[in-house]
Amino acid sequence: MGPELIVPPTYSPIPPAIHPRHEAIEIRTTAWAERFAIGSDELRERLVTHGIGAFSARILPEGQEEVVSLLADFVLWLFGVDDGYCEEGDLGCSPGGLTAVLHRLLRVAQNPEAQLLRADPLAEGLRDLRSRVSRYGTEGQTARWLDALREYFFSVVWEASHRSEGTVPSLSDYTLMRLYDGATSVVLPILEMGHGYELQPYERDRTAVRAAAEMASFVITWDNDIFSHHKESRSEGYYLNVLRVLQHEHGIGPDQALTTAIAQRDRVMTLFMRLSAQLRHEASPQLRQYLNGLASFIRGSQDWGITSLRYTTPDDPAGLPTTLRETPTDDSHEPLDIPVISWWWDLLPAGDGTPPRCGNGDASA
Ligand code: 3E9
Ligand code: MG
Ligand code: MG
Ligand code: MG
Ligand code: MG
Ligand code: MG
Repeated sequence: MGPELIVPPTYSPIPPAIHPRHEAIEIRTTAWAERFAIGSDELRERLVTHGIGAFSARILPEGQEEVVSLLADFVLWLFGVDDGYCEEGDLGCSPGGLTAVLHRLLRVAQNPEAQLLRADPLAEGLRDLRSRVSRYGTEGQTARWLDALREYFFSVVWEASHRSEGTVPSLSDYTLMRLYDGATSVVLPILEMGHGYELQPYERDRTAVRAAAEMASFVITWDNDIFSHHKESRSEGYYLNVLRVLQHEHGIGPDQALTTAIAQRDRVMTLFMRLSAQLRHEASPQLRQYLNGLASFIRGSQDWGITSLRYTTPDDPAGLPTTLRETPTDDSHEPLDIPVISWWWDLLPAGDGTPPRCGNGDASA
């Protein structure tokens, strides 16, 4: 049986890059997974073949090596939770049971010295991650990381309620859930730590800056849904993915859902580039670094998504592209008709994207 869908090259205006130490980072992450025995033996054997070290090396191509390693170990740990607990385990069908387990893990992250879950591999791995987050981050960044972990956990409980009922959320609800359940927001504080700077709250919490981060999460998770659809749709049991949501919402087939999802991510990608360019005009050096970090996160996820064995699955090959393209399939500046995010487009002046003749254009990225 061939792949159900052939995914065409997707749009990327961001150049590729990878940290030169990616091979060493890969080896260390495999050793870390073994040391803490993350996931079942079977899950761990799979995870260490997925190039998670290289993924992190693409997200932080110029980052401090120790923080790239921290990110890689953390992403592997997140898959220990997301695959091991949510998608492949019984807890994923039990929102209440999952809530209790995740709350205890949060307590471990917040107070590693607390005497709970002392023999639990995911908890011990999390203690190690927390100590490294504190070492490379400030108090404020550590608190951000904990809050983001909480919002990720909250969203996977929502996902578990759909899984337990076998229901498919509306596109707007799915979009809201997906801003968090791809764990993208938990990576954001590590983008700062990787380059040894701290974005100040007055900039980070500006609506437009928060929106830029959400746009990055949207593109990264839509891309993941597009590239992981083959893996997910062939897995046993329930799966939630934007292609499934679009088919359900609009009564369309998989090919049309794929075209629609690509157009949506292209529209948001275009908006992200325009908004980033506008924000740079009055940005601090830290905000400029942060915007670059978001861009690397998007591009790194794209490059990893089309090459990782996690998604290419050579034994049952997915129809993934081997290249990207330079132009969007949909270059409209109109808002997407998704209530939870359509306000993003209000952050920029309407128009055809041609910079005004005098000043305030968004052409100087
Ligand atoms: C992603 O969604 C689940 C996250 C917990 C994976 C950990 C990765 C990151 C924090 C970086 C963001 C990258 C992404 C979204 C790939 P999903 O659909 O369960 O991932 P899957 O790999 O199973 O398709
Ligand atoms: Mg998931
Ligand atoms: Mg998954
Ligand atoms: Mg510190
Ligand atoms: Mg938010
Ligand atoms: Mg996926």
